[in-house]
Amino acid sequence: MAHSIIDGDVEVAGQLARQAIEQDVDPLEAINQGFVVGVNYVGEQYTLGEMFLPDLVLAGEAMKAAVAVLEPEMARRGAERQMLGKVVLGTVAGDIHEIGKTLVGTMLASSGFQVYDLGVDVPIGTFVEKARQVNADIVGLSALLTTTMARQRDVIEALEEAGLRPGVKVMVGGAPVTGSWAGEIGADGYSEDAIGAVAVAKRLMGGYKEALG
Ligand code: B1M
Repeated sequence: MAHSIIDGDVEVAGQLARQAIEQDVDPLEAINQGFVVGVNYVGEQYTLGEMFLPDLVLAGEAMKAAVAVLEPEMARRGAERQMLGKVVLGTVAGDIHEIGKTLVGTMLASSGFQVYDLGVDVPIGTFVEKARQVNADIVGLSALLTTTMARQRDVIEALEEAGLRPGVKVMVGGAPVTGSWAGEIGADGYSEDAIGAVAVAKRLMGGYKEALG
């Protein structure tokens, strides 16, 4: 699985994902212990100057192909749960990384949350409008770039200005995001992965503040 991502092979990645389902492998395990290993390797090699932007693009495409096959299975496994709360989710403005955000959305949805996925490169105001429109319980903000993390703070400030805080809780995540950053910008919750995001969202719905870090 990791090799299919490193090779940027969309077809093989999709095939292996289908095979995983046929063999009853847990879809999230296939993602985390298989495909993500490859995408992390590509990221490291890119940092070292051993791989280049086209490799990053191809790895992203292969990763998307695998996740697209596995997502319905993840959703099916969690389908019978009740509605726990409404989450407006997106990747912040200036940032087009979608894979981790989509995984978080799938896990939340399959755990019983109603998820409004706004996609990537989402303007600050769109988070605020959607949160108001659907009467959101949680706004989830993903950022994968050190340069776009600051937009998470901007969204929190905009929610405050719109009078929606503290009623609407904010959860942040993404590779460069840490618990201390979350605390610094006044977020209510932080998780480093999709499984943790579900636990944090449940705690936020329970009314207590997630320990940041
Ligand atoms: Co980009 N990229 N990329 N990239 N890319 C990174 C993030 C980078 C670390 C690579 C590197 O240099 N080693 C680096 C960022 C450096 C930094 O700022 N610290 C980087 C760069 C520099 C860039 C460009 C600037 C490159 C360029 O153009 N010169 C450019 C930026 C474009 C933009 O956004 N404006 C760019 C572009 C791209 C592609 C489009 C080619 C592609 C994305 C394809 C797509 O999403 N459709 C891409 C990819 C694939 C990556 C890496 C290799 C993999 C990201 C990924 O999908 N990971 C990445 C290196 C890396 O992270 N290893 C890299 C798998 C995914 C499952 O994990 O997204 O971390 P992740 O999500 C996790 C957790 O973070 C967490 O849970 C998820 C599931 O476990 N999480 C949350 C995420 N959101 C959360 C929200 C939550 C809670 C948890 O609550 C709301």
